[in-house]
Amino acid sequence: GPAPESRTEADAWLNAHDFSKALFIGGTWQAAASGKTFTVLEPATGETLAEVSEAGPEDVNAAVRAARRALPAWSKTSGYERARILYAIGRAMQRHGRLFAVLESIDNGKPIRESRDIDVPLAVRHFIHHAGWAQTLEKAYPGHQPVGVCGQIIPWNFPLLMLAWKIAPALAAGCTVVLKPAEFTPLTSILFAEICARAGVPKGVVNIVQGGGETGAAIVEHPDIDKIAFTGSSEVGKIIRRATAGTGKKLSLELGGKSAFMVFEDADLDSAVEGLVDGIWFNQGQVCCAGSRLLVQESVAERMLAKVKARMGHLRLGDPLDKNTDIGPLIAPVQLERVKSMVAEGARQGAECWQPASDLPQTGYYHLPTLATSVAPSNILAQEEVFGPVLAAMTFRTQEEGVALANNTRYGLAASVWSENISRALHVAPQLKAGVVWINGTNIFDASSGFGGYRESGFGREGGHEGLYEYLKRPAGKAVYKPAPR
Ligand code: TXE
Repeated sequence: GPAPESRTEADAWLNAHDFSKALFIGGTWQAAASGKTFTVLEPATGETLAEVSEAGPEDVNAAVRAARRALPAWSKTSGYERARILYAIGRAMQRHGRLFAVLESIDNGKPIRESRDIDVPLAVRHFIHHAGWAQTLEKAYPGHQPVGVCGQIIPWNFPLLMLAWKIAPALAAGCTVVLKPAEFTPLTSILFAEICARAGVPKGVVNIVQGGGETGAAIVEHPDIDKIAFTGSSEVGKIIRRATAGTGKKLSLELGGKSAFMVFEDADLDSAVEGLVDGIWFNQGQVCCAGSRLLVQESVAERMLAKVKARMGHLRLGDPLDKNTDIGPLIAPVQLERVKSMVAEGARQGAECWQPASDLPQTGYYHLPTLATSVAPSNILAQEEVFGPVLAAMTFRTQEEGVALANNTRYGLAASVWSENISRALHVAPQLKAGVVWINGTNIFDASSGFGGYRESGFGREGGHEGLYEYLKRPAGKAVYKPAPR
């Protein structure tokens, strides 16, 4: 195959940095007050990438103070000026797109095709889209105020994109932020902070602190934060909901999922198989809205599963920087162990687990794509989010049975329906308890449409006018929420 994407530029960037001063607070680079650091590993090799400063409560406090100090001026900055800065960020990200993509693939393990064609362009679009909102805010939401200082905590599966989903609407609305990336993937947030400084973001408007759960908890518990936005596991989401209950903090949560991928007997099976590759093997299945439950109508189940297996045999595992790679390593040993033990438990509970015959790379946290069949509705693989390349297949006879099976989960993030009978698809879609339903497609994202869940997948939306509204306060005396004209 072609040579892997060159990592010369990324290596030079890594070598030029002292990550023991990686806290971006009030526009300056700082070490942790405690002097502590944590180690970041490269998922494809297991080698150390960086020793990064770990923010403690004192550093979080300094970041919140910086954000508070910057708020009055930033919230009064004209929409035009905020838009100019958001455009400048978007353009600078585009200019450094290749470096962002390579760093993201090195840090996270995702195939370069994905970081290059999906993560980076979607992140750029989020800033460009919200530049538009900054300019029209006054007309769309007259008299509205920014919520204030926002604490934002994001996961490792889409480090740059989740950063964009958090920071772009906050800045458009006139808020200031303290953002914490996941401890596995700090790199692109550091490059992003450098770009902010050059794009003219005033000091203290964007603060980025590094660290894990303890740093996150210090943000959640800080008394001078007005809103918390969190994307991550349902477990931590519950902790945060409890910790913010009884405080004045506004909260939005984007949590786990167990999304249904429904294939009816009148579906185009070949398209459905391709959709499924994207649905469950994109980013190694480490996607909150992954179509991890294949629900297929009994009459076509055998044909569909044969096609799925054949396609799985062609998925290429390997170096994330190789443009031919479909499946990279999982994020970390802890996730690999978690996925393996869930597959073993699923098998113990009666599922048949199948993997294509394929060699694993010599190093790295790789897991083969896995298909589980004979999965009972109560099986762990049907109920729990695996967050790995593991698909649980189940069958249904009638449409009603299919809908009931799809809704048999405590989650409610996404679903996808495959049928060439569009009336059937449109009839089924609203019966699915999911924040997003795709028809004859999957993983379709746009900065202008709200994404988010129901039930234990969380609440609040990101993207579009709904997402923007999470960062606004309506003026006193106006009692109704009036969505902006679209
Ligand atoms: O997530 P965590 P983990 C799911 C997925 C995965 C599992 C575990 O099923 O297998 O979670 O992953 C920060 N207060 N998802 O443990 O811990 C943490 O530092 C405040 C689904 O990595 O939820 C990171 O920045 N913050 C998911 C962020 O929370 C805390 C994405 C997410 O990490 C904290 C990731 C605390 N007490 C995992 N503890 C999705 N829905 O996209 C941790 N954090």
